[in-house]
Amino acid sequence: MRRDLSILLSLILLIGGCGDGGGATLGTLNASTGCGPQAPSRPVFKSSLISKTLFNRYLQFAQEHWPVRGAHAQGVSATVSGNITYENREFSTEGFTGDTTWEPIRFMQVQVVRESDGAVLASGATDLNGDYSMSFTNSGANGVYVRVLSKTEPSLNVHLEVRNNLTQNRLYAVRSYFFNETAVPSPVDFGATVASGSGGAFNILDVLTDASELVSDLQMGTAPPLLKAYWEVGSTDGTCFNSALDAIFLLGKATDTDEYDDDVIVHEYGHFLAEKLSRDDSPGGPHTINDSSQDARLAWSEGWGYFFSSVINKKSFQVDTLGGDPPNHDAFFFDIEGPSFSGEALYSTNELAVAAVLWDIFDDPTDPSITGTQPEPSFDTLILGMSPIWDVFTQALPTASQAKLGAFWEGWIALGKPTVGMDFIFFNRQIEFFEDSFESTDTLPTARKISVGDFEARTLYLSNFRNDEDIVAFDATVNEFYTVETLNLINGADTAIEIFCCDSTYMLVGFSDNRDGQQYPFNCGLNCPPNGFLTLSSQRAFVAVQNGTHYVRVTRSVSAPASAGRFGSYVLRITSP
Ligand SMILES: [Ca+2]
Ligand SMILES: [Ca+2]
Ligand SMILES: [Ca+2]
Ligand SMILES: [Ca+2]
Ligand SMILES: [Zn+2]
Repeated sequence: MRRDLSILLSLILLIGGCGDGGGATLGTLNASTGCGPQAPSRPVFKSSLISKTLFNRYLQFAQEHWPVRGAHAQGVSATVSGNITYENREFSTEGFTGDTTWEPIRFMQVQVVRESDGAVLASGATDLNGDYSMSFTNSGANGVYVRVLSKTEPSLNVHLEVRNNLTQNRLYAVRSYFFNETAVPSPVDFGATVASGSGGAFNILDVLTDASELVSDLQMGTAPPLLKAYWEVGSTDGTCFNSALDAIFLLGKATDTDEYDDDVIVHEYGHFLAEKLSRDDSPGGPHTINDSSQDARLAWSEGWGYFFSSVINKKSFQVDTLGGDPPNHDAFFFDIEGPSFSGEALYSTNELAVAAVLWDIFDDPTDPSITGTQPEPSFDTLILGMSPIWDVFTQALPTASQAKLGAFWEGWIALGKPTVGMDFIFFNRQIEFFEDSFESTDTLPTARKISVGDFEARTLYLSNFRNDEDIVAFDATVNEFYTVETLNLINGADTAIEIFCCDSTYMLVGFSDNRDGQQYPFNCGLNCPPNGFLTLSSQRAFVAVQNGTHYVRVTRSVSAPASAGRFGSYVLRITSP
């Protein structure tokens, strides 16, 4: 739908906040990310008024075209109705297409305002089609207009607002032309254009409305709490969710503007929902989609964000537009079906692998409303939809010790969700939530013997979620040199090994947690070690003091940092030169 707005006057104003806090000086924030977790939680609020310059410019225009004739003694009652829209920028996987469409501004506050003194004569909201109708009485000077604010009406079941920045904390408002209450035009339609700088604010609200409505549906009508988004043209204040402020921030810079990036907007809202309705332990910080050694908490948090965004936007890929309209357009694009970077998007410690797994559990390849660029692979037989995933997200993860993919799986089992077909989906991303084939021999007296020089792949995982111990035996010769080690740690494994001698005396003769001797605090924050193949692996070299059977016990380290996985896989090797 494209509308000719040349006959309408729509004027963008930023209006002051309502004194409910949230302001802060930008100087306290990290300039590159804009909203690190250190941001102040209760900053000082500075109120502001409608821009005087804009107001005066408009007043001058109004007086030239619709002379004000003076006040009515008794007041004049009238009804005004119409439709309010915003201009949406279309994008593809290549960036902005240059096309725009007009979309309804849904569920936002609408007011009838007296021109002479700014008095609000009536308040209401647009409906799902962007329509509004309000009765009002003007007892003051002639002349009113209608305006829509970038804020939902409190009585509705959607709670959202967009403001310009933390310092000014202003809502956006778009207003109609000026008219006289004695001759109300019908309809009074107006809209928020891209060029005015206000269209983007209403696009943010539009995609967040979709997300909020789905959450309400999943929660039997209970809407998520109020979310504030901060965005303005030119903002370089990062794109992120700030848990201290309960707010999302979106970039407005020319080289990467995010107010029309529906995927990015919903991703950030996904972080808000994790914080409010689930659990989020991510330390934040920079991250890349092809890093398979991520902090398991970050991988979960970001993977959830991409997945939730794809669900809301009904497509199995994610786009972040860069640049402007063609020919200066560009985009960052990746698939979560497939997924992109398939050889690197592996393990529970990769955000794209987490997104891919959740998507495959959810997706229905025959659903015509979902767009994708990748075929459905044969290993994916599940079409479980959002409901079981949401249950685990909101009912199991809040009580988990840490929100990670492993905890999601544990919650999935605890809530009795269906397990058939899950293993193939996990295994496609080399996520190994299964017992290895040797668990039955994992006791000291009966440990299975392996030959020196052998290596074997094991998982630190028991299907009852108890702590796994992997135990093997080997024959050692007195005065010979041996090395016992774990290698190729994946899925967030953090091994510790103990070596016992000899035969049935079980004397501890060696121990190793991390091969480099490093220890990491549980709450390692942004200084957590990467979940690389060797970082948290174990290695112990020793000389046998007597002939006989030696035993190696491998467990998950009791001093694993929070960044490690709930489970994990590794390769055990015993060598002697
Ligand atoms: Ca962008
Ligand atoms: Ca799929
Ligand atoms: Ca095992
Ligand atoms: Ca270790
Ligand atoms: Zn994120």
